[in-house]
Order: sequence, then structure tokens, then C-alpha cells
Amino acid sequence: MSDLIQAVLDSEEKHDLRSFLSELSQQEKRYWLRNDILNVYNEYCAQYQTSQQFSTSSSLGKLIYYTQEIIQDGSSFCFIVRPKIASQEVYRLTADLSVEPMTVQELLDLRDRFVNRFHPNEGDLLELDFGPFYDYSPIIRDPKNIGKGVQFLNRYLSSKLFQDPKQWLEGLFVFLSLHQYNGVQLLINNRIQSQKQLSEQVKKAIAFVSDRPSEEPYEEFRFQLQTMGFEPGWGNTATRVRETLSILDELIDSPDPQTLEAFISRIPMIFRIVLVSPHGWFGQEGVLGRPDTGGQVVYLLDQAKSLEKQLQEDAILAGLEGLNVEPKVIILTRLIPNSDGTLCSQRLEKIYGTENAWILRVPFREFNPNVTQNWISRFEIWPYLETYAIDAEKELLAEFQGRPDLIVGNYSDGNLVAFLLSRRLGVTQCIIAHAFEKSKYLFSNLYWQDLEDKYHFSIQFTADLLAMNAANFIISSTYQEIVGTPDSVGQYESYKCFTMPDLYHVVNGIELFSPKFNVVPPGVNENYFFPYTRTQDRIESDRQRIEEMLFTLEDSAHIFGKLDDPGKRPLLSIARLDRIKNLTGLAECFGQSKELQEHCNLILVAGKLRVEESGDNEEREEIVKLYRIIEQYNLQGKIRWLGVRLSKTDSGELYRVIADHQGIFVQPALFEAFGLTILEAMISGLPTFATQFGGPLEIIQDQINGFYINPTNLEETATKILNFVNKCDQNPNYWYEISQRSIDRVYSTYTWKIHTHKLLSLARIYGFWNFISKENREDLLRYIEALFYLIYKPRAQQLLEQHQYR
Ligand code: UDP
Ligand code: LCN
Repeated sequence: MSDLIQAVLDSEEKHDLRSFLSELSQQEKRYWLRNDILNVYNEYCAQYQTSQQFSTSSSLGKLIYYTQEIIQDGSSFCFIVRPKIASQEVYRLTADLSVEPMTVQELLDLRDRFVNRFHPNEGDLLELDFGPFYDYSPIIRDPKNIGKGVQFLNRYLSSKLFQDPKQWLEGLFVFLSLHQYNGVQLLINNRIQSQKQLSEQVKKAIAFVSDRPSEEPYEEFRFQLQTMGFEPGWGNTATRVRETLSILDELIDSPDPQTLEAFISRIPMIFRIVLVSPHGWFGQEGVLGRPDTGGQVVYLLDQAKSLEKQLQEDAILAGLEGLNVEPKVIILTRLIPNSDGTLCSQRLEKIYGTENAWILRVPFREFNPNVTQNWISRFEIWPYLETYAIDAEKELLAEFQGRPDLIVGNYSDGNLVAFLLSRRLGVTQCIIAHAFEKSKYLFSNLYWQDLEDKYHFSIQFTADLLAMNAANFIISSTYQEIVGTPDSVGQYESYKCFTMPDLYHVVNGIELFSPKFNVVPPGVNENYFFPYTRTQDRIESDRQRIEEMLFTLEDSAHIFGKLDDPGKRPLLSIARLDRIKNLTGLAECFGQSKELQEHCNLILVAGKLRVEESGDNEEREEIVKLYRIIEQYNLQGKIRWLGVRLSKTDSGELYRVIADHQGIFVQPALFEAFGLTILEAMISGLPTFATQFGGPLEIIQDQINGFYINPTNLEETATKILNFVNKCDQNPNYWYEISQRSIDRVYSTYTWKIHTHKLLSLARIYGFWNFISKENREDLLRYIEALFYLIYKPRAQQLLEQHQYR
């Protein structure tokens, strides 16, 4: 039994537990989430005037702290306890305090009963279990190492090298002989016929290059190396070639994780990459702020540029200059025929500032042109993805003149397409979630049937399960995206076990301890976003124009509100008008605090000002709500709402102008998976107040280089901002201190250089691992395909039929 429950039962606190249960049973609710549980417990403690020690550190206090959910079932209560990260225990407690463990199946049945969707006949409902497929793969033990998959894998692989050197060295030898670029053999040629010979020739080649001038270019001694069995790929100078060969020599003699990583990271095996992101308006201009079009677009464009640059540098370092290597990165997205003034109807678009990075747009097949000619909400695009993958495959093969070396999916739709493409092409597959809708919408699985018309979660959650299990490796922006924090469940973790009543039960949806998970946060584009103090890089005319736009310009088509006193400290927020972004919550918080209004103006930058301009349900609702709040709290003269789409140059300058005014950035989302605006604001030098729900908790260190807010607690949020403002008024240095630390935080931890280096290293190591371990994933992939055909496709087909009538 749970130690936490046992400790309560073994003490006098069992009476409190009994009273607490009786308190619960008097409530109308039957299902309590963590926040509700804490509220009931706090009320209980207040009512019985328990000591501070009791409410926080008693055994009952601890049990309550770790309890994620309580469900009442007749006269008993089901406690879902999460005693540590990534682990769950379920118990049934009766009023007389008898306790028995419950199985996952019993829990899921109970949840179904709760929404009156219970299937009394055993076997009526499909049960999904991915667990057995992970039984034979290495598994991380300690939760704190989750998300450091590649380190773990390196340790595991090098210990295997020690245990069975012959087999593994044979594998390494075959692996090295596989690599080619445009038909030209790399690394080793057929003069080396066995791993034994490889080991001998490596020593000879080291002796040979050691005698040469260290900076001598590779091309000068290429032919001598070739006669010894070595082709291009070892380095561009004598020193670099010697280093790479020496690492291999060490790996053969005494493998260790660092040597393995260092060696594999140098192998030239990646030249062509596809980044898949079908939904939304994918473009370089005039798209940010449109529905479904935000951080993911920014992320991918920056990532593509950075990847191209890194691949070019790697190719030069590997000594491939003479082969005219031209690495290529393609962002694969959807072509939208009615493109509303954007370039989204253009098939191919070169990415600015690159030599060979492109946006390739492939249209959805035309089922009903009223639908497929236009933008389609990310919640509705499922029926088009399979044929899209088939069409995209042909286009990619033509564009690359061959297969890509790595396919990276993005978000649920891109990840599914990445799976379909990787399966067809036999290429390493990586996925990036960005944000799971499952975590954004409370109870979205339990009540999926009620939400289906609007959101089609049954299709999306199925797609997520398939893609995350199929992926060779997963990159997440934060640790908590995988397994949450001590008191909150991670986004991937929420797929571990859940019910989709009447559709299926997931008893084990994903192995969180698998080394496929790696935390690799994104960066920020330093050409556009940089500290406000870098005046030499700022353009004065831009500064003036943005200053005017922010504070004084009158333009009723795009700007709402005229400030009574533009000199007050500005509070800035930038986001799409999605419900979850909660700009309306921030306006309400501002509206409720007269004191905040005395000190500050609120400036909101969102895509639109008018309901008629929007085809997106949530966006329309948010626009109406924002006007209502402005009126209710009489915010005219204190707020500016900019319905503009800014270029990157302008948004970079916008943050800096707010910093010139010693302003503040507020990110009030109800949940934010990562939050690129936070990086943008921080690198510009803006003290940032960001939601404590999600990624910002890892980006910011509270009160050191920013501040956490609980956006559901409006009063507390206003007080936190006011405290900061008052402190800055008393000590003007305080603003500068936090500003500088925000800048330092981004430069030290969130750059694209760090990201790309790690991503490419992962791609090589997972590629090597898949080859060398001969990991047989065919059984898993067949299971995934079966689910794709049996669950995903029929549901997508139903949605397609609805689309035919539009
Ligand atoms: N953005 C913008 N204009 C807007 C809203 C957002 O330029 O009206 C940009 C913003 O600067 C950031 C991105 O879109 O680069 C939003 O990314 P984030 O990760 O914060 O949120 P997401 O929209 O992806 O949920
Ligand atoms: C999607 C989101 O919701 C944001 O939190 C992320 O920053 C963005 O994608 C980029 O990963």
C-alpha cells in the first residue's frame, strides 16, 4: 500500500482523514482535481483550526499534496496518488478507512461510470497497451534522468561494446561503410574488409597524418589516405583527421560514453532534413497572429536556418568541401489556394538568409473545394493527411533527388505525417509536440464526445499516441513537457493512462522512461531580438515609428484606444487571441486593480480587432470578451489594443521600445507549453511576469530573472506586478538588475546554436542506435499501423463526410 496512506492510517490523523472524507461527501461535486482537493483541505484546516504544521507537513497534508484526483464512487473514494514524478498509484478508500489498491482498468471503468458511459460487459471496449513493445528496449531508472535519453543510450551502448566487442565492432564497421553523398563513398572504402582490418588501418592512418603539418588541408593527402582505405569524412585538416581517427581508435580499444558520442557526432551522415508542419498559415511574412499560426512557425523557420548553417559547418569540418556538398532543409507545409494575400499558395519559397533551405507547400487533395481551397482549422485537417503524406513523398523525393536523412514532425498533424513518411521511406523519425491540446482542455478525453463536433479530439489523441510511439526519438522543449513537476502531470505523462469512453481505454500509452525522450529547448532569433541597449544595431526611424504606433498613433482600422497618459509604465503582452492565451484574463486583472491602472498602461498586441475579420471560433469569442471587459471596467484611456501583424523586425523593435520605457512583459496564459514570446521579451531586456502553468516555470527562475504569476488569481497577479513597480519606483536600479539577468538567462541557455548542435547529435546517435542494435520495431510499427487503419481512418472519414456538405 502507499506509504503516504499507511502513514496516515498508522497515526491519529486517521480521524482527520475520516472527517476530510465526510467533508467531501457533503459536497455536490463527485470529481475533484488537485486544486479542488487543496481547497477542500484548506477549508477543512481553517474550520478545525489546525496548526500550520498540520496543514503542510502532517502525514495527511503530504497525502493531500500528492493526490492528483479524487473520485467518489458510491460510499467510497478513489484516490489517484502521484507520490513521485511519473508514477501513479490508485486506491479505494471507504468511509470506515479500509483501503484497497485499484487496477488501471478499474480506474478507467470508474471514470467511464462517472460520465455514464460504462460498458458492463467485460471485453466490450478496446484496450490499448504499448507497454510490451518497450520490454526489450533499455529503460531509464531514475526519473531525474528522464529527458536525457541520449546520455543514457550512450552509456548503454558503450557498455554493450565492452560486453560483446566482436559483434558490436562488426556492426560499427558495417555502419561506417554505408555512408555516401550523391553516390560518392565516404569514410571507408572496400580496401578495408573487416573490423579487424579497420582497427589496424586506423592506427596506420593516425601515424601517417601525425607526421603532416597540422593545418595541411585534407585535399593534399586525400589520395594517400584513400590507398589506406579511407575516404572523405574524417576531417578538413591533418589535425582534424588525426583527432577523428584517434577517437575511433579509442572507441575500438576502450569504449566509453563520451568517446562514443564524440565519434558518432562527427560522422557525416545527415545532409537532407525535412521539417513537417502542415497546418496553419506557414510563411515568412504577414502570417503571425493568424489562427493556428504562432510560435511553431517562428520555431521552424529559425530552426531550419540554424540547421542549414550547422550542416554546412559540419560538412566543411568533415573535409567534404571538395565534394560540393550542399545540405538542404525543407519545411513541408500545406499549400492554401485561397491564400488571403499571403504566399501560402506558392509551391516553393526560399527561406531568407539561407542558401538551400525552403518552404515546400503541397496542397490537400480536393475533396470539397469549399473546404480544401481555404485555410482549415488545425482541429479539422485529419481527413486530408494520409493522401497528403503520399503526395508529399513524391515531391520530397524530387526536391532532394533522393531520400531525406531525417524527418522531424511538428505538432499532432505534422507528427502523424512524419510517421507515415518515415514508414514509407525508412528514415529516422523525430517528433516535436510544441503543445498537446489534451493538456490545454481540461477533461478533454473524458468528455470527448461532447467536444467532438468542435474539436475532434478522438482523432487527434489517437494520432498523438501513434506518432509518439512510432518516433525514433522525441525532443521536448522542457522536462515538464514529458513528466511534469512534483505537483503537476506532464503533457506526455497525460497519455500514459486515460479513457476515451465508448472508444477505447489506454492502459499504457507511452513509456516515459524510454531513452527516446530528450529535452532540447528552442532559441530565439538573435538578428531580430536583442537587448534594447544595443543602440548601434537599432534603426532610429523604426524606433520612432514603433514608438508612435505603440503609444500615440490614431488608426482605427488597426488600433483601439487612446492613452490619457502615454508616459505611464507600459505593461505589454503579445499573443494570438486563443482562449488559452488569456489576454482577456490579463485585461480583467488590470481592470480590477485601480492601483495598477494608476501606475501603468496596458498594451496588448494581438492579430485582430474585429469579429468580422475572423473565421476562428475561439478568436471571435475572445474579441467580444475583450471589448466587454474594456467597457465593464471603463478602461478607455488606459489600454491600447493593436490588431496588427508585425514583421519580425518590427516585433523585435517593439519589445525594445517597451524596454526603453522601463516597461514590463506579461504572459498570462492559462497554460503555455513553452512560450517563445517570453524568450523574445527577456532577451530584449524586459522584466517578465509569466504564467506558472507550463514551460515558463523552467525558462524563468522566479524573482531572479523574472517572475511567476498564477493567471487564475487576478488579485495576486496584480499585487505581484505592483510590488515590482513600487520597488522599481523606490530603487530605479532594480528594473535594470532584473532586465540584465533576463538577457543573461537567454544567452546562456536558449540559443539556436545550442539547440541545433544537440538535435543533430541526437539524429546521428539514434540513427546509429537503430542500425547497430538491430532493434526490431516491426511489431510495434505493425500495431501502430493497425490502429491507424482501425481507429484513425474511419473517424477521419466521418469528418470528411461532414466536410462534403460545407
Ligand atoms: N506573434 C506575433 N504577433 C502576434 C502574436 C504572436 O508576431 O499577434 C509571435 C510572437 O512574437 C512569437 C510567436 O508569434 O514569436 C508566438 O509564440 P509562442 O511560443 O509565444 O506562442 P504560440 O503562439 O506558439 O502558442
Ligand atoms: C506552441 C506553443 O503553444 C508554445 O508554447 C511554444 O512556444 C511554441 O509552440 C513553439 O514550440
